[in-house]
Amino acid sequence: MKTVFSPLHAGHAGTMELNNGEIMPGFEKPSRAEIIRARVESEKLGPILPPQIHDLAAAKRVHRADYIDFLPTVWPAWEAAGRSGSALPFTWPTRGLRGDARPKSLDALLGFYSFDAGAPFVKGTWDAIKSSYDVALTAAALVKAGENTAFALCRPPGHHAGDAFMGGYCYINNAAVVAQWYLDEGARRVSILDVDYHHGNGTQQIFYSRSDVQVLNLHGDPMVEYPFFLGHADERGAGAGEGFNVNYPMPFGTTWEQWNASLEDACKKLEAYAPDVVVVSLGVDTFEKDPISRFKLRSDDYPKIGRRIRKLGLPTLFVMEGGYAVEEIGVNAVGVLTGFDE
Ligand code: SP5
Ligand code: ZN
Repeated sequence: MKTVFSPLHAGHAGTMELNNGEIMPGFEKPSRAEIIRARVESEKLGPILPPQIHDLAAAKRVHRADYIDFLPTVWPAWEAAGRSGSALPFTWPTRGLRGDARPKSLDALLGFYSFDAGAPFVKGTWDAIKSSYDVALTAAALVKAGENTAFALCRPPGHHAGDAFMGGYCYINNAAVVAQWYLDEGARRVSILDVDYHHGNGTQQIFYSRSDVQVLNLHGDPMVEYPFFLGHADERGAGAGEGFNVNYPMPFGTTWEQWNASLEDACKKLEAYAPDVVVVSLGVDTFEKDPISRFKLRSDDYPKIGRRIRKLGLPTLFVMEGGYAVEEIGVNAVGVLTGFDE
């Protein structure tokens, strides 16, 4: 399997986040991608290719244009205001406030275009976001050109980003971008299988009213786990999208057996949908030692995920999302891929 990777992710570094009431170094850090890349090499998964540069048209097929155009302006505006640290919002247009009137100040815009304070900007953030998008589209094209699979080693991740909002370490929703790109290139149906520990609220929101993208999500129960406000089992899609969104919320402490039962059900629904291509939002924060998560998957479970996805017999693009147990992130992420490739 070919991997697409860009070193530009590394400029998105030194970020800060609010965790348990303290501002601390971000869990979503450059070493994550570097350790996965090193494991791709040591496991001899296949060649590692640089991304081709794309314009932002494909991003604007799933995100609002004003949102995409805002992203590259954040750090320059923050710096021009004489600030340092991480650019972060602190006010949001929640219920009872105006979410329709686009404000003018940078602080207001940061809140207007986010749902949490989990998507910080530093100097290299935009270039990293753009490179992650280029990585996803380049890997998507490999599968379109006839490879049965490819790995988009994206950083930053994407699945929490919605049509006009960032959050949860995510800015551009890479999985949503490539799903739409496949449709635009002639696919009739695309399935997104999101195995990240956290619900992919952005992906769900983007495709919620549509029948041409099936979205299957396995995750921690939002009653008790981030992102808290989406991801319940009764969210099944709306209008023409009714039945094409499927959520598998699971309790803290979920082990392979229970998680695998959800995966099996999701794969059955995916097979019934018969998509032309599968996009896997690949998070490995389901791991027992993940520092911010509460599932109990073990390293030897990850190849089983890859094997099951392979059994679908469909062209499959893996898009990297979360995973914060940095020491084991390479073993676990690449474990899924070698399981697929066996
Ligand atoms: C892509 C992805 O995996 N995003 C995850 C974003 C999670 N942000 C919220 C993290 C809150 C962690 N607090 C956990 C406390 C455990 N002691
Ligand atoms: Zn996650």
